[in-house]
Formats: sequence, structure tokens, C-alpha cells
Amino acid sequence: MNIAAYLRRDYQCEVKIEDIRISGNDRFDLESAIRAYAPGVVGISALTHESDAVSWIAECVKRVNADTPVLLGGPHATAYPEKAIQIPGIDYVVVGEGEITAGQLIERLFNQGDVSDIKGIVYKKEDRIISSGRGISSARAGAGATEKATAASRALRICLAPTSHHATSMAGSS
Ligand code: B12
Repeated sequence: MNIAAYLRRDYQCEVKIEDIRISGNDRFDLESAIRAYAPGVVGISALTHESDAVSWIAECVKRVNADTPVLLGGPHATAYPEKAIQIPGIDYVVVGEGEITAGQLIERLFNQGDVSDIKGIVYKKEDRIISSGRGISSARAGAGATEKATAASRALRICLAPTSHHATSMAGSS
């Protein structure tokens, strides 16, 4: 995925992709995988008809570690960001192109920084929904548009999980 390549290249993130559409992981397998990998942050990509799967993935993540931030991006997040942020377990919704926004957001989360100036996110703060507008397009971003990781040696881990728990017909893991 584009975002994984971007995070590895520009942020030295360690990224694992779990494609549930292909692997057909059930709830138990996913929980074991999350426990074994212990990601610092989890990102989910989903279409609107996959919203149910998003909530069980996010709940799985929170059961393993309630402090792991969960990001949602992709078509559902982009089309219906204010609905998407209401999905239980979702901490941040990334709207539109995700490369630059996800990089900035993950870096801030790892450094306990303030996220309020990051464009392209929707999140909750004291029961209010905050939307920061559209993000920066990676195609249009010039040099210097990307924040560079200040703690690049730190192992950041993200599990991008395109999701559908209905897809159980294909075996294999990614
Ligand atoms: C190519 C395409 C297909 C292809 C490939 C789909 C695929 N799985 O890759 C095919 C033909 C197979 C297809 C099938 C379907 N599609 Co289609 N498809 C598209 C299309 C034209 C482009 C998608 C694309 O590749 N974009 C380029 C990539 C780079 O962008 P992206 O995936 O959106 O990801 C970016 C951001 O969203 C974000 N992001 C994505 N994930 C994440 C995750 C995190 C954590 C973060 C931070 C950010 C992030 O960052 C990425 C990079 O900038 C879009 C329309 C569009 N213009 O987007 C419709 C679209 C995605 N499809 C749609 C639909 C409905 C379907 C089908 C359900 C149709 C059907 N009835 O069968 C199926 C679903 C199949 C499936 N399970 O995926 C809808 C989704 C609507 C919705 N609200 O969910 C769209 C938006 C079209 C529309 N306007 O209705 N599709």
C-alpha cells in the first residue's frame, strides 16, 4: 500500500499489513495477531459496507491494549467522516489522501504531541467532533511539506488492515 511505503521511507516506521479480505482472519486470529505484533498504532481501511467489520477490529485492538490509537481511512472515512468517528474504538478518521496526514498524525501520537493543527483528520474531544478540513495531497506537496520524524530511531508500528470479516473463503496470511 502507498501509505505503508511512505511511512517506511519517510518515517522509518515498521509497518505490517494484515489483509483480512484475503486472509479471512476471524476475530480470534486477529486478536492473537495483534497481541503477537503489539503495534503502537493500528490503521484500518474500509468501504462503507464494511463498517461493521471496522468496529469489531477496533474493539479487538482495544481489548488487547486500550491505549493503542486506532485510525480509520479509505472510502468510508472519506465519504462519511462524521459517521466514521462514531464507530466504537475509532480514535481518528483520516479524510482523503492519507500519506502525509497519516505520517504527521502517527508522529504526533508517538511523541504525545498536539494534533489540532494537522489537516485532514476528524476526532473527538470532550464529546465534541473536531474536523480539521481536507489534508495535504501528496501529489501537490512540495519539499518541506512533510514533517520529519524527530525520533526516527524509535520503532513505530502500524497494522494497516483492509477489512471484511465476511471474506472467509480464501486461506493464507499476509
Ligand atoms: C478502483 C476501484 C475499485 C476496484 C479496486 C478496489 C480495491 N479494493 O482496491 C474494484 C473494481 C475491484 C472496485 C470494487 C468495488 N468498489 Co470501488 N472504487 C475504485 C475507485 C475508482 C478507486 C479506488 C482507488 O484505488 N483509489 C486510489 C487509492 C490510492 O485511494 P484510496 O484507496 O482511497 O486510499 C487513499 C485514502 O483513502 C487514504 N486511505 C485509505 N485507506 C487508509 C487507511 C488509513 C489507516 C489511513 C490513515 C488512510 C487511508 O489514503 C490512501 C492514499 O492516499 C473508487 C472511486 C475513487 N475515485 O476513489 C471506487 C470506490 C472505492 N468503490 C466503491 C465501491 C462501492 C465498490 C464495490 C463495493 C462495488 C460493488 N458493488 O461490488 C466493490 C468493493 C470491492 C472491495 N471489497 O474492495 C465506492 C466506495 C463507497 C464507499 N463509501 O465505501 C467508491 C468510492 C466509488 C463510489 N464513488 O461509489 N473498486
